[in-house]
Amino acid sequence: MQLPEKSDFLAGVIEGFYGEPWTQPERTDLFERMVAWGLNTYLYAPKDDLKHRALWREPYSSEEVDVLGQLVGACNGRGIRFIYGIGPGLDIRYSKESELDMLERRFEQIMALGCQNFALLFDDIPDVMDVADAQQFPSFASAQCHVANTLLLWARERCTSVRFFFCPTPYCGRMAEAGLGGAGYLSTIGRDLLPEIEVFWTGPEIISREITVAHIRELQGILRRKPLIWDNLHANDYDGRRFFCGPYSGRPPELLNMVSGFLSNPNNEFPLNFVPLRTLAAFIRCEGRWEPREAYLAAMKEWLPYFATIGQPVNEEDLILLGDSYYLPHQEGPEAEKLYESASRLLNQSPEVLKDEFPAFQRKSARLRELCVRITELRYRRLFYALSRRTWELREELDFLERYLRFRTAGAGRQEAYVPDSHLPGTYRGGLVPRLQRLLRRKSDGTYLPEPEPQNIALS
Ligand code: GDL
Repeated sequence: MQLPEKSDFLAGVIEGFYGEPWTQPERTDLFERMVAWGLNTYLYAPKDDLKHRALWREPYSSEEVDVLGQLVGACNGRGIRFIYGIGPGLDIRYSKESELDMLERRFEQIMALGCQNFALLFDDIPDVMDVADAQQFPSFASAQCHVANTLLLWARERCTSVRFFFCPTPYCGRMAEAGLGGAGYLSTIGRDLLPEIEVFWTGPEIISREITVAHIRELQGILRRKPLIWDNLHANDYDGRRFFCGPYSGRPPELLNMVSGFLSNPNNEFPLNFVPLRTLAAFIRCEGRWEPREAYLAAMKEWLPYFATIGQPVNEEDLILLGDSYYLPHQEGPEAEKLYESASRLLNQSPEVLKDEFPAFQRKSARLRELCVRITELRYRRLFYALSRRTWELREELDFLERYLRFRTAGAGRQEAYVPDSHLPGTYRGGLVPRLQRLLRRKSDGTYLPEPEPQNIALS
């Protein structure tokens, strides 16, 4: 399946998160889906693959070459553009010839496998140069341009159709505003980076709720080219409690003409990416009108067969309730939001009102809780394993809340301490992370304040 109009528009997936990389069977599965859905690009850039960043100078072993060769072959065979990414920025010496040689050796290994697309990724690195680099280059940006331009020219001598990609150190609006990479970093990239090198950008934020036309128009002017969107909307590597299976959203279709592509860097857990990638693929093809919720509901119907169980089936309504509970980073889905709002309202009610209103909440909560139990029976075990830690926690919290509200329904006041009977003291909601979290209280406007009185917060 070809993308409409321009076949060089990039639409696809970045394996670019922190954490355990996907397995080869998962990647093959991904490529199959991409072809079926019309996504045409895969960027190999797993942050925690040692040779991608920390050991970028070391050549691949023959086993590793085999694995990468399978990936390149699998993509080439399906008409998917395979981009090989490397992140040398943790410790590269920009002025040293030998460092460029190392990168060339690595690219040679990959080129020999049939890959023609290379990405130099300078995200999440120290933005200071050592003395020798600072003497040779007027700025950090010009040092990076030197490396990228030299490599492109080198690669082009070996393969005329090579395509090059670059991730700047400030790769979102907030970082650029904060001056990451030094004054004028992006303007230098715009001016000095060879115009055929594509530049990644994540939007106004690392995780951008919205990417507007005005934002991209301004950026285009600075970069002097169309940016390539590295989209972290569905990434979950920064918060282990969450995953995101809401629709691709917050990007107006007008952007399709203003960027050179959209690549999604999604959830770590491969099986959880069905809806994110399905809706991205639909977005790429939308003609002027994009309704995220509609796209989500359509994608949920397609995802449902993966939820076959050995017992009681999961139906569409159940799946939507689950998906709404893990929707998007800045937004719950409507069903989950309703559940939250009714719980939060009930906590402030008198026992009389609670008696009337608790049953409706309890029914919905129990439905979600029971669903969390039912998915333990999924036939697709990788999907269950991907869900299990989060759904276990969700089930426990719903149960806890229901028990507490029952206690209040029986006449207890808001100030009355609740002694739970469901968890052994010290075994639930405890540990260092929540203790640290409780030291700084988050206010409703998203800012933080220390706890009113410094106190030693107990372990449990
Ligand atoms: C980042 C990293 C990315 C990570 C994501 C979400 C870019 C360019 N780099 O900063 O590897 O998965 O945030 O945590 O986005």
